[in-house]
Amino acid sequence: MAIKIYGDPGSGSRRRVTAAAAAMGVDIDIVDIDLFKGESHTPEFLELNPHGLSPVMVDGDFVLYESAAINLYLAEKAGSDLAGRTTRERFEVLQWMFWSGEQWRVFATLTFDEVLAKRFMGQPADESIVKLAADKIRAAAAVLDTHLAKHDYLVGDRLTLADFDVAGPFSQNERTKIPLNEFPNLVAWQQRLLATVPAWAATKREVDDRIDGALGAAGIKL
Ligand SMILES: N[C@@H](CCC(=O)N[C@@H](CS)C(=O)NCC(=O)O)C(=O)O
Repeated sequence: MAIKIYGDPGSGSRRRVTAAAAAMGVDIDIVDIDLFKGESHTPEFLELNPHGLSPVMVDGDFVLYESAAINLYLAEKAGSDLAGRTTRERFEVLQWMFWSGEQWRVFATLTFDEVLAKRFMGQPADESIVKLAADKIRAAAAVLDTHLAKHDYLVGDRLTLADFDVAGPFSQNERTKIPLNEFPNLVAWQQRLLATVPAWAATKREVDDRIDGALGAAGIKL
């Protein structure tokens, strides 16, 4: 039985997993859930992830949440070298994945919640939170941009799981307007991923269709 991944097609976190699974050649069944209808907060879903967040992976009787952990599990299961070929590479991949969760993507999510999620709820964004997140993103992006000036990919100059994790905030930045486009090497790296990783391009279209469609249906113009 194929591994199941539960998530909404508009989710940048689901995208990190479905794109990485495709790049690693891992067979998955995607189970769509509708976050706009609160389907990650049903009693059945909360059994899988009590935080009410997606994606969630179910492999037989093993349930796992957190996209980065799911990707590492899939890589181990598939024997994929996207988790790194050597000890040094593996720890560099982990370094960027931890960095992404703690210092990077969290501020993109905060901006999404203020600028988009609240808009769907008819509430104004808290501009002090938007500014705090933008300042944090700019500070981290400056370091990332310097790294990417010398490297085509984050680790070992080839695609790894670190790229999927760190590229996650690009999923919504055309709508949330987080300040990624100020950093030319970041933009070039993102274009490189879209051009060389078919699943990264396909899942961008999926996210854009889903969120732009929901914005249009709600009559929201950004
Ligand atoms: N750190 C988590 C983040 C998961 C997350 O924020 N998921 C969002 C979609 S991108 C979600 O399910 N939100 C539903 C909600 O907040 O109710 C991961 O990497 O999987």
